[in-house]
Amino acid sequence: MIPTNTFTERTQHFLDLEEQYGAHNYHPLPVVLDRGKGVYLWDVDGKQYYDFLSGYSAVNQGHCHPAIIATLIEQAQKLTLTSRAFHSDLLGEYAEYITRYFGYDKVLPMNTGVEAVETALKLCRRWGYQVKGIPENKAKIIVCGHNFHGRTLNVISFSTDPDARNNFGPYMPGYEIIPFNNLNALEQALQDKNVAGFLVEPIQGEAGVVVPDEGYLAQAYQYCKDAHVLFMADEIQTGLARTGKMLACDHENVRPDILILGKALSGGTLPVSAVLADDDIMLTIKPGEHGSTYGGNPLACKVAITALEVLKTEKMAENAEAMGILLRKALHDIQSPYITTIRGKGLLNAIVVKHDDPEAAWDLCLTLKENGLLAKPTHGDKIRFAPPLLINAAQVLDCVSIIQRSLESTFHR
Ligand code: IF1
Repeated sequence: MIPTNTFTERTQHFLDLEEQYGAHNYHPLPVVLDRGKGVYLWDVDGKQYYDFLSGYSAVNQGHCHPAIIATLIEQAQKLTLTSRAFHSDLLGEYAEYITRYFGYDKVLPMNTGVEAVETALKLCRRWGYQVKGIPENKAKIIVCGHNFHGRTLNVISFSTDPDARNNFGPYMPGYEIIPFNNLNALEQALQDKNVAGFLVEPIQGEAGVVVPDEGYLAQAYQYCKDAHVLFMADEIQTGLARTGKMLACDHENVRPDILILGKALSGGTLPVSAVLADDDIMLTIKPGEHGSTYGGNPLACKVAITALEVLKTEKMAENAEAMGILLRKALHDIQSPYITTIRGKGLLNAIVVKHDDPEAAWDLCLTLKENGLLAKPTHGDKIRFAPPLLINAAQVLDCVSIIQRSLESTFHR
């Protein structure tokens, strides 16, 4: 049965407050959460849920990971922000840690994901002029259709999603949009000598977890090399063990020229993002030419070190790989006529719901919620299944049985 929209007084109170005083730029599932631990969330009425969104992959390490929270509390009591006008004892330590972790010369720390994307794009243009020798104001960056890289005016300038873009113009020039997972289109676009870079999500998240053909990333990288163009990977969502490797690019042994990270870099505690590159790229930006008040703050640095540490010590990439295989297999075994596609890598997965009712995916998510599992539909008919990476086999199977029951009670009536 599709749940009716009646809530406890307590829940309704919080829904009303947001509705009245918050901008209406989101349409959340009607659940009000006040606690999280590992793979679980609790609502204000005490009901427990599996989290199948993980804060859009910001909570890979699980909610309130004890080591990350301990670091957060400890550092918060000591020093939180110096600004980059002064040094801190942690920026250098963090920079050494993260550059060794991913194998790059340098890191540029920012806060939100889109700021890191902006940073990468600025670096790319700068490199294009200073190193590649592109004539002034002619630099071009290639991006893919159905991309999602954030919400700034520059980044939405090359979005193909009308909701993200319409009536926010005028738009930033200098981008060429080609189809994702299309090597011919890339080869064609790279003919232009003024191309400085290619920006790509290794798996397109917002588009509904679109996994490109095997070999796409490796060949795209090679085409970029041949054209003396920077290959920039937005691993904000796909990185940090989510897809079963530390980076999604690792599946094809591709080392991006510019690597963009965010989300789980703080394990869901505060906005921490980063851009990694080697000296020939990173040193094209000089003092005063880019920055951020909070970027590289000591609290973020210390938390990020621990967040990265636990990914390795708790073997989260390996677990994501194994649990992803189990999840997709168990979903296939349901053989539901209402699921047309099950796709993904590691624990970044989506199903496509098939039903005449355009609200079917939303209704299914409401039933899932009633049955104790939180997931969010995207683009009408797709539902993302992306639990925290420490989920175990028994929990995966429990979740699949919730999904099976929910499919039956939502549609088989
Ligand atoms: C929202 C999507 C996910 C991202 C990639 C940059 C950013 C994101 C590959 C910007 C952010 C988010 C933001 C979130 C919804 C979410 C999302 F469905 F919209 F596409 F995860 F899949 N690059 N993704 O996925 O990072 O500035 O937000 O820190 O509510 O908009 P940010």
